[in-house]
Amino acid sequence: MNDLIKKDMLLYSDIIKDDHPDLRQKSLPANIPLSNEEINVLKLMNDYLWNSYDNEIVEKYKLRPGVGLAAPQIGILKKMFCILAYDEKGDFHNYCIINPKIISHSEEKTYLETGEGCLSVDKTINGLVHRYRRIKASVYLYDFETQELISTVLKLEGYLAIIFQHEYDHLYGKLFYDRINKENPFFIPENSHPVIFSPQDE
Ligand code: UDB
Ligand code: ZN
Repeated sequence: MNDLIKKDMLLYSDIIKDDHPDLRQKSLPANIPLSNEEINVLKLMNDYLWNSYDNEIVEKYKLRPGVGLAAPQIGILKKMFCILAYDEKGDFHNYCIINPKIISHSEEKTYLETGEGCLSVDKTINGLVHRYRRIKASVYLYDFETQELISTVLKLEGYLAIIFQHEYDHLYGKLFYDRINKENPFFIPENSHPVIFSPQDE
């Protein structure tokens, strides 16, 4: 696949930036069942996200913490990504997603009031990204504990749906700023509503 599979930890410097042509390519489906190399890649990506939550590791290795990471971002053009995030209700989610296909979505849209960023984009880009508020996707999920690959239909909404669509876009060579309205970056369609994060209680 490439030299990455010899690594046991991803660094921020392993994440390719938006001047790299791989980020504009369409990824290929992963093998079912997954090859050992594909499992290694998923593990590297998922560990990067887990390490993002450990301040000591973040400081030591100068990681840029992330909530999602797609294989093309480390130069592997396969339809695989991981998500690790708390949703707007405070519930924790961790998914390793393989060969996703969005099968239906709401007409209603949603967006992050702060806009989006990307681990593959160094500069701040102002503007809103409106995405489907609810999506249904057929996917394979890989479970590292049981080493099981299960075929299922994921139903996501709000923040999780935004992350899913951002990562899904990476599999098709699309970047978040492609979706910002060029004439009016802060335009809000009447059917789009912001994600509201409920306050964290201590
Ligand atoms: C991120 N993190 O990981 F609203 F608790 C971004 C970066 C690029 C800013 C690191 C992020 O959005 N964190 C966040 C946002 C909140 C609340 C909170 C944490 N990504 C992942 C990425 O680039 N994957 O390819 C970008 C996100 C923008 C929208 C979804 C993914
Ligand atoms: Zn991204």
